Amino acid sequence: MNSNNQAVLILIKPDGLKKSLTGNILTRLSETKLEIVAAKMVRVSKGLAEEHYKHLKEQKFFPELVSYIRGEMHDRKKVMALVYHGKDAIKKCRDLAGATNPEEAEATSIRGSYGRITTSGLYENVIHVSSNEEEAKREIQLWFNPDEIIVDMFPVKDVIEKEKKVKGWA
Ligand code: IDP
Ligand code: MG
Repeated sequence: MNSNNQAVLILIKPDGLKKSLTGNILTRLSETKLEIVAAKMVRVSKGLAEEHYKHLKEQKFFPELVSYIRGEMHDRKKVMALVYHGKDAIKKCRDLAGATNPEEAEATSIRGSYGRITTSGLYENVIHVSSNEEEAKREIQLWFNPDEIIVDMFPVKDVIEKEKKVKGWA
């Protein structure tokens, strides 16, 4: 990767999907002129959710956070996962997203515009954005396989897969 070229994981969380904000959020992110290098819809397993948020394991809101990202509170059991790539990608996307607490986020930011705090105190803030390069690498490698990303951003190795059953078109 170029010195200040960065990759960042973006998740449109289940509340963002339920509020039909996908187009709106992608339009806002397009202001950054960054390149989308991967995108998919994901059904989030408990294991993936817990691994993604493992830095918050000790927080009392952790079980609710896992349930939130899995869509159990919004009847939308999926998230949209994307990787944006380009100059200063992390800061550009974090700035557009706004502060973690939607009530503290700038009113014009994505979280300030569309987030809320639930009665139990969880921040439903519509979008996830990796917060530094180390976290971005960990998260992108957690959510995507190398062949799902259209540019080479991290070292890869050849892996021999054991015979595995996958779905094919009937
Ligand atoms: P970030 O999403 O801005 O990077 P993190 O500290 O990584 O913030 O927290 C992950 C997610 O956990 C937040 O986006 C939010 O949904 C939730 N969260 C974080 N801190 C709190 C809190 O103090 N109260 C309630 N929810 C929180
Ligand atoms: Mg974070």
